Amino acid sequence: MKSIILLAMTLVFSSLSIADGRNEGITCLSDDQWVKAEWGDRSNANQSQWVQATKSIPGTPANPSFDTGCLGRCGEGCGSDNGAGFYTKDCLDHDMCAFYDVEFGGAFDRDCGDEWRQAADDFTFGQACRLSSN
Ligand SMILES: [Ca+2]
Ligand SMILES: [Ca+2]
Repeated sequence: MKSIILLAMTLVFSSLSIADGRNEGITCLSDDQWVKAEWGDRSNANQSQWVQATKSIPGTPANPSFDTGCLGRCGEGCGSDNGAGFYTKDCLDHDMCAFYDVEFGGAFDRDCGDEWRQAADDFTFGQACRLSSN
């Protein structure tokens, strides 16, 4: 019985993530690289946008406290190390999701929680994707 519940939960969680940008493992980005960001919003509609990693996100974020610098860096904005850090695809997808998100809720955010969780491995194990500050 336990295994059936576990299987059902796995199916529910995996189907929830289908409409969203997927977890792309830990995919490193390079300086100024053009990338098609992919994420799902609150209604789970697929969104995508071509953006340039390590740059600032053009335009005005939905939440004025959102730091638009250093796009694709795992962690908030350019951080205390002034732009150095891990730059990955899943962190970039989360940055773009958060850009359009009025409220931030980390792993449990209604809009960007799944993107946050997909970027957690990048944040933790992404040492190979480290770029120096520009
Ligand atoms: Ca990932
Ligand atoms: Ca989402």
